[in-house]
Amino acid sequence: MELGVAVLLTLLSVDFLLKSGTGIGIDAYPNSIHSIKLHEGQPYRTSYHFQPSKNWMNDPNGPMYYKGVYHLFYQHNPFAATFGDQIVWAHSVSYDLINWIHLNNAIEPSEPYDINSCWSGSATILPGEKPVILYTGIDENKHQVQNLATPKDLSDPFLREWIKYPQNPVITPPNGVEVDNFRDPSTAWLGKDGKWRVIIGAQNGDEGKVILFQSDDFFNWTVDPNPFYATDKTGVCECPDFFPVFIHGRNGVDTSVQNPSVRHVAKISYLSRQHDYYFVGKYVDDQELFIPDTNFTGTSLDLRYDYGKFYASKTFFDHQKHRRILWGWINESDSTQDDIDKGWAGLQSIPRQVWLDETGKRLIQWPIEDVEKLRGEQISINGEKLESGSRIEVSGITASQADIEVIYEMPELENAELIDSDSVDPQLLCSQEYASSCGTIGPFGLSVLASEDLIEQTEISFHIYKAPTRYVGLMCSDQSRSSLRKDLDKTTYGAFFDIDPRLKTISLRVLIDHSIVESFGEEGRVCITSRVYPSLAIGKDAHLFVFNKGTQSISLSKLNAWSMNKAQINNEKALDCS
Ligand code: DQQ
Repeated sequence: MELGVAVLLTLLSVDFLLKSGTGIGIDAYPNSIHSIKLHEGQPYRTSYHFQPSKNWMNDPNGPMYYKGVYHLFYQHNPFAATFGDQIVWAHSVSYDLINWIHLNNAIEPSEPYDINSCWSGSATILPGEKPVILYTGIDENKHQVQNLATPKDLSDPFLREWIKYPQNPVITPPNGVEVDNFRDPSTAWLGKDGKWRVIIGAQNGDEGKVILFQSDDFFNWTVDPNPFYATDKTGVCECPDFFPVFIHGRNGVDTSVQNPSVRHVAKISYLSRQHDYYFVGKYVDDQELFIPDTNFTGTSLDLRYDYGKFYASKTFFDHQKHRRILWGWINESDSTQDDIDKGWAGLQSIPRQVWLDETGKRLIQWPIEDVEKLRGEQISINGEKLESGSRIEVSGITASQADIEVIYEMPELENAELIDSDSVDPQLLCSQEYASSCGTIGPFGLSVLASEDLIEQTEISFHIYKAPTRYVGLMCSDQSRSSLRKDLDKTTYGAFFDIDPRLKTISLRVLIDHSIVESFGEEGRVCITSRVYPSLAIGKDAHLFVFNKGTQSISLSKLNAWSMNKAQINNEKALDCS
């Protein structure tokens, strides 16, 4: 086997030398967005991911479904493509979560309690179909306080105008919480005692906390003296989310449901790590306690929604389609100057349906079915053998704007390489040349947003290993060669997941949209989102390949790839309808 690996390594190096021997020195390639002359306009603007027409966007706020309409509010700087000190709640509405109509800002800084910005928060639908928003205001002293807003006209399904409660703020920082680290109220839930509960992220020194408040009427809130959740050495817990999931089945459930058919999920965005971690556990409602099945370890064993770029996320219950939907903010990986030049920064992920997997240990995430209506031309490949070292181009679709579903059939796992997956950092492993370029079963996967000569490509791959007591898959999203531009964050991402050896197949779904690659491994058990900014593989010059670099052959049991049509997102036409 060692000889095989060595031969493969040699072949790959020769291959690399041949490919890079174009006579064009790397320095001749563009170093910033200014230098991309080949493609006019906006090569990195997306076609079916949510983004405002211009300027800065970060967290999704207050998503909800109301009178037949989906609402997405979001953190937005209306004045620049960078974050600022006058952040508003911008507002768009949709009938399908895919095409969006831009509306006026719902909440803007105007009062002493939010004059320095209106930061993140959530919507709750009170009995009688009455939505309310709780959001964080940065007040005149730069303290973080929680404010309430209600719709002016409940008969307007677009909920265009919001009225701030005159007695705001309704919650101020309690003892033991830093006044400038107390933010992001969650969607509230109703306890069996008829009281509302909400959780708010906080910090005290090095300790990250989530604080619980209770209310009879949604206006007057009292603090629970014990933190709902706390972690050492994490700093502030941002954007906490707390919701029930059915133990069996994919359906979502209303945030207030507490019964033996559900478990609970707590999600925390740790600012210091810029990642969203989630914990499955038990909600002991009469003690106001959440007991996670596993504690935060600060290692790669912790569960994350996404092992790439994905932050400040939030879920809501879509009672129309009985599903829980997750939105996450996808930041840029280029420079602030690039954002200013582009005139915009920030995307939202494709909304993902979430449910508990059959082991009860982790969540499954899958792009909402509604995105499939954007699928256009289709290419299928069935039963193709991928010999060791092979690469096949998938042509006939728009590779820069695509949806790809692949099922690989694996060989006997007996021969998989050994690994102690509990003590190896998967992200580090994915960034190491030997793991990404050779192995026994894998790496195999897709090269996306690739130039024809493969000088530019982003590789999403699987590599199967034998761990001491089980088989594991390593999923990598390798951006290291995604662009000839140098001024980019090209961090390679990776995660381990358990493989059921009885299944014999492994699946990959990838959504590509010009500068974003959202990958869903093993039917949504592990997700990695990457931002990439090719300088050659743009528009029609982007290519798509399937490859196998492992010494063992893999069978491409089924590949379906579709060109994706453009969604209507906040564009001029939609503006006219608002
Ligand atoms: N973004 C908001 C805060 C939140 C942070 C400010 C998370 O409320 O904590 O735009 O990205």
